[in-house]
Amino acid sequence: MPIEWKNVGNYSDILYEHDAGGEGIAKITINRPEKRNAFRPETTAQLIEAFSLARDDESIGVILFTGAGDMAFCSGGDQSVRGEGGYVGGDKVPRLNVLDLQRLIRVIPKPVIALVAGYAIGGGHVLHVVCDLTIAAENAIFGQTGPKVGSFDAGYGSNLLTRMVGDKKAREIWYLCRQYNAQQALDMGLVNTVVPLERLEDEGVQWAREILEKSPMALRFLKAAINAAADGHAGLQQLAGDATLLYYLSEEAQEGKKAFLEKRKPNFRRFRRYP
Ligand code: S0N
Repeated sequence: MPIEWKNVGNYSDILYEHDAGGEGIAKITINRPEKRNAFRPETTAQLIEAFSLARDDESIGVILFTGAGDMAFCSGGDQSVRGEGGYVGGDKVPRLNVLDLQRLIRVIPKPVIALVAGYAIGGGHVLHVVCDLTIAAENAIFGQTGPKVGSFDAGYGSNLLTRMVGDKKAREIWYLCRQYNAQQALDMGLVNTVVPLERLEDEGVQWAREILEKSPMALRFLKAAINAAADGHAGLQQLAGDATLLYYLSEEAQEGKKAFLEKRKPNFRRFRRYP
């Protein structure tokens, strides 16, 4: 089934679209192909806004994250606006706010699928690493450049990567700054599948449609649970928050609120104590 997109935002550096048929798929695209989709502060701010909107929109169940054109998913921080203390935007303030974006992608309780054509390099590589799933086109190229260009990501960019590809391989990727093709990425567990370039979006949509048939609450807990082991207290907070949400939805939790508002003692005795 072909898919049509409708624009639901007006941004300079990104596109934010929903599927026109209302199936529940959002697509967020870094739209700076002339810079191989490198991000500047305006780009990350707009990505954070679009991902936040997709998170809050109950009609959306899966988010596709991609780059405009065939040449790159994202080439990392825009080196032409890199100042002394981070990337400098129109307000002249140096920022490293891609880290906020990374965290947001981790906590959004919906699957985020990276669709990678061309380069996923540097901070752009980290952006696909933090996504739930990655579908690579046959022309995809992966790698880190930090030690070559005077930067590094000692957070998700190295630690989550290590969980995916193993300790020795992660060190190789960071220490040597080599580039890896799509098949090599698949072999090392960095991506979920590789498809011909012309099938990239269709494959992403198919995966999204399969996911949309599944229980949203189950998916929410699975994402939080898989993240929790890697994310420390922040991961536990998300998982625990999800448990609180589930509890709030129960009659047992409602009884506590109702009793308070009705100025009576709560009757929790009628609720089961499961073994
Ligand atoms: C992507 C590469 C390999 C593509 O090579 P190709 O196809 O030969 O194209 P080029 O001719 O090189 O590029 C085409 C045009 O695009 C511009 N361009 C490409 N990448 C960037 C970029 N990252 N910044 C600015 N411009 C870019 C080229 O300049 C060219 O333009 P013209 O035609 O006008 O010359 C190749 O381009 C490449 O290697 N790019 C650089 C990759 C890179 O090193 N990226 C930066 C890595 N570092 C980070 O991402 C920072 C990490 C980070 O963000 C972070 C991490 C942890 C904590 C905080 C932070 C933080 O800083 O926020």
